[in-house]
Amino acid sequence: MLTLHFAPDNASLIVRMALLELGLPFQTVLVDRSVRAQDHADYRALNPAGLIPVLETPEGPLFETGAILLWLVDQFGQIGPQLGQPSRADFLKWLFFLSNTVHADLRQVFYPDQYVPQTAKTAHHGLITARLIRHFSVLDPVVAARPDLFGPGMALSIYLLVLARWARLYPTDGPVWLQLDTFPALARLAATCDGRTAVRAAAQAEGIGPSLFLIPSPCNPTLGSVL
Ligand SMILES: N[C@@H](CCC(=O)N[C@@H](CS)C(=O)NCC(=O)O)C(=O)O
Repeated sequence: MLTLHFAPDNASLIVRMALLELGLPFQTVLVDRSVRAQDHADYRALNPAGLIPVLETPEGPLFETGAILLWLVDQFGQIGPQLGQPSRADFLKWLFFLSNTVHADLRQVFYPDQYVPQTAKTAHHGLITARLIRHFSVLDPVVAARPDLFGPGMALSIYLLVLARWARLYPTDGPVWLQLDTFPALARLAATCDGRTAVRAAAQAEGIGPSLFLIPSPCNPTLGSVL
């Protein structure tokens, strides 16, 4: 049995969707961010960095969203190319780009206090969001050209669409700096994927409204908190 440690609309959402796309049985455990459960000893025993998600597997607890997606692809296929398949090298390249660059940069928008002093926040926000917009522009033609990697239900699509969702929503009190209509392939993918059964099921489980990707609205969870 797989166990996903999650908080609503956190990076665990990406893993939840991948598990649902794969049709795998799994159970979930809430990491209650309102009491900083990610810092408690039992959670740190699973992920010493105290970040969400963790997926408990027969091979032990896994953390890092990209690593979990890669493990799922290696174990079960379907949502991405396995070792030896033709697009595997390209899959790895874009998976690491999403994880190491886009996701890591978004963290700086969401948690500026962890990265820059108060006095540098406004300048930093401008620089990092410009870099993110540039990188979404790099990704958009790849989405259009590579449905084998970025088709509906694929691991890379799930990861990218959730990152684009957050970029448009969080922090909820900040300015909107990403417009989806600037990225036509991503917008088309968002519209297609909003209706997927796995996406709808993930949204329902986490208190997210009817459109996760195309017209995202903030999560209103019945369990736990987003931050
Ligand atoms: N590199 C990590 C980042 C995960 C991450 O940033 N998780 C956020 C929630 S979306 C978190 O745990 N935030 C709590 C914190 O930073 O203390 C991954 O890919 O899993």
